[in-house]
Order: sequence, then C-alpha cells, then structure tokens
Amino acid sequence: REFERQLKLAFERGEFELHYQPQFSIGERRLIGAEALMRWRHPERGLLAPAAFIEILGKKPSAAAVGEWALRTACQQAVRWRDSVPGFRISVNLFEAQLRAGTLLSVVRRALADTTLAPSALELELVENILIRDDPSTLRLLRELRNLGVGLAFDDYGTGFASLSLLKRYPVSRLKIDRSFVREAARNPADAAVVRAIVYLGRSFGLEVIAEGVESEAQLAFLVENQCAEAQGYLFGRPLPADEFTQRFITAG
Ligand code: G
Ligand code: G
Ligand code: NA
Ligand code: MN
Repeated sequence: REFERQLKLAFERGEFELHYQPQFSIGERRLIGAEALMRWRHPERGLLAPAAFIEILGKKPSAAAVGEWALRTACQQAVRWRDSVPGFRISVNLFEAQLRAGTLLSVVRRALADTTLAPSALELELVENILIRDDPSTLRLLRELRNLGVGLAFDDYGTGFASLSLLKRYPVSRLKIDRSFVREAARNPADAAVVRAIVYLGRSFGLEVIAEGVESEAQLAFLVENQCAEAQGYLFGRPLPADEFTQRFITAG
C-alpha cells in the first residue's frame, strides 16, 4: 500500500521515463523500430528497471494512467524518428489494467490522432498470461485495435500457458520469442527446437517473428540459419534514453 502510494506520487512528479531499445531486421541489419521500456528515475535509488515496480503497479487501476502516458510519449517520440527510418515502428507494453479499463481503444485512437502517428507504426505488446482469463470483451477490444491498423505482439512468447489456442483465436500480428529460449539456442537442442517451432508457427499463421535477448553473434547466426527475420537485444543495443537513441541509431545512420 505504501509502495503503491509512492509509485503514484513518483508518476505525478514526473519521475517515470521511457527508454528505447532498437529492433533490427536480421537480413539487412537495418533498424526497423524500437521497444519503449519504462524506467523510474528514483531521487535516491537512481534509475530503476521495471522489475522493481511493474508487478505491483501493473494490476492496479492507476496503471491505466501510467500506461496512457507511456503510449502517448512513445507515439510522440516515434514521430520524431519516423522520417529518418523507413517503416519505423514503436512497440509499447500494455498493463493488464489497460485492457480492463474500457478506454483503451479511445486512448489509442487519441494518441495516434494527437501525434499524427500512423496506426501501422504502433505495436502493442501483451504477455499471453494477460489473456488466459479470456473474456469476450478482451477479444473484441483486440480485434478493434487490429481493425484500426495497430499491431499486436505476444511478448515473451512460449513461456505462458495455452499458447496455441490463444494464437488461433487472438488477432496478433507478431510473436516475440522469449529470451530464455534464445539464450541457449545455439547450444541446447531443446531451446533450438523451441525457437525453430516458433519461427515455423509464425510462418504458418502469417505473423512476424522477432527474437528477444540476442546478445551474441553465435545466437544471431543461429537465427539467420533458421530464418528468423527480426531481432532485439544487447548485440544491437541496450535500452537508451531517447536522446542517446537518436545519437546512436538515427543521426549516426
Ligand atoms: O526494461 P526491462 O527489461 O527491465 O523490462 C522488464 C519488464 O517490464 C518487461 O517484461 C517489460 O515488458 C516490462 N515493461 C517495461 N516497460 C513497460 C511499460 O511501459 N509497460 C508495461 N506494461 N510493461 C513494461
Ligand atoms: O518482457 P520484455 O521482453 O518486454 O522485457 C524486455 C527486457 O529485456 C528489458 O528489461 C530489457 O532491458 C531486457 N533485455 C533486452 N535485451 C536484452 C538482452 O539482450 N539480454 C538480456 N539479458 N536482457 C535484455
Ligand atoms: Na515487452
Ligand atoms: Mn519480452
């Protein structure tokens, strides 16, 4: 409770910020977009990663306001980058509370209209476990978002429950292969099999597939060999504040 109050105050004081991690097409080794990742610039404890607060924040109704701020901020930033990067797309993570709030569709519409970002330049990331409660209103909401032209990605794909039935029913456009599979894929046959299976699923369902947590050339070589088209991870770049992202990936070319 006390921590919740602190989070609310921190948000009101403007202590939350977004960092951006690049996403690359593997074939061309070209920047194709970025994932917006939240950080808390704590006055005493320094920069905090979401692990320290997302779990507590994520299910509270107040998370919807934080999520809306993140969405608008990320869309605004994407508009600054889009002219330099053909097809640039920004990915934003959703809190469970945003799906339950009943306002997500209008919030997304407004964020796009106010920033002039094209719907196809926005992707929303969901972890599968948000969906296993599986109410019809969530399914309807996701269809409406897809009808707007916004992308939907399954985050940490392969680690949740009921992956295949969700894939069949939910209108997702991209799978993000969880980094726990990518880490050992070049060495461990079981992880290799999971990565290959997800790439194959993506192809079968007509979805884009991106590998998360790519840290080494060996991992990248494995992905090339297995025809995974896109990658994100420390090999390409860590999450950076917007101005550093611009210096490193936009103006440096
Ligand atoms: O940035 P980092 O790797 O520490 O992120 C850890 C987790 O926090 C990830 O699962 C990520 O999806 C989640 N996360 C980061 N930023 C956001 C955000 O803006 N909204 C939501 N809902 N989750 C986020
Ligand atoms: O749950 P989600 O996939 O959104 O989490 C993204 C998190 O993964 C971020 O906190 C980010 O800092 C972290 N991350 C991004 N790339 C790498 C990587 O190459 N290796 C590791 N270990 N973590 C990464
Ligand atoms: Na994510
Ligand atoms: Mn992920």
